[in-house]
Amino acid sequence: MSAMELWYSTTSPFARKVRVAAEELGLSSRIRLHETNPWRDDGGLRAVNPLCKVPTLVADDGVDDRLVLYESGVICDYLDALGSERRLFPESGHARWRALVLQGLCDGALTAAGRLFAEEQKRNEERSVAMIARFTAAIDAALDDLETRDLAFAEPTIGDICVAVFCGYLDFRWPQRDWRTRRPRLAGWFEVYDMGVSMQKTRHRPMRG
Ligand SMILES: N[C@@H](CCC(=O)N[C@@H](CS)C(=O)NCC(=O)O)C(=O)O
Repeated sequence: MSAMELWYSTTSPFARKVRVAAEELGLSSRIRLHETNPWRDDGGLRAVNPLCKVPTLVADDGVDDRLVLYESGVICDYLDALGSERRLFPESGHARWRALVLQGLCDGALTAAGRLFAEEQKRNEERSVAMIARFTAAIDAALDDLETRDLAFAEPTIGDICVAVFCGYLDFRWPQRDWRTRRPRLAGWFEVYDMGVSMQKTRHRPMRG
C-alpha cells in the first residue's frame, strides 16, 4: 500500500492527536510527515486543503489515489479503518459513546485553549477579558469533568488519546499552570500515559522560523 502524507505543525494539538493515533495503531511508518505553518501557508497547504488547516492527510484509498482528509477525528477514523489489530473507535454501545464524547469534550477544550493562547498573544489593549474568562472556564470545567472519568491505561480509545493530547497541550503552552493539584486522578493517569512511546515520539516544540 502506498505511503500517506500528513501535513502537520509541531504546535498543533489536533495534528498531535493524529500522530498519537497513528503510533497506537502501528501505522506511523506508513505516514510521511510534512511539517508546515498553516498560518503562513508558504508550503502550499491551501492548494491541498481549502481550509489550510493542520492536520491534513493525503492518502490513496484504492478508489481515489489522492484522497484528501481533514478534521482530526475524520483522519483518526480513517486510520482506524485501515484495519490494524487494535480499534480506537469502539464499534457500538456504551464504549463507542464514551469514546466519542471524550473526543468531543477534549477537542472543544483544545479549541478553547488555542483561542486563549491566541488572545494572550495580543497587545493588552486588544485583549478581550470576557473571552479570556470564557476560554479559561471551558478549560477548567473540562479538567474537572475529566477528573471524574475512568481513563484507560491499556488499549486507549480515541477518547483517551484526546485527553492525553489536551493535558499535553496545557503543559506545552502554560508550563507553570498547575492543573494537577485539584485533579490527582487525571494527573496520575496522564503521568503514566505520557511516558508511552506514542506521546514521547510526538512531543510539541515551537515552530521553526
Ligand atoms: N477541528 C479541526 C481543528 C484543526 C485546527 O484548528 N488546526 C489549527 C492548528 S491547531 C490550524 O491549522 N489553524 C490554521 C487556521 O485556522 O487557519 C481538527 O480537529 O482537525
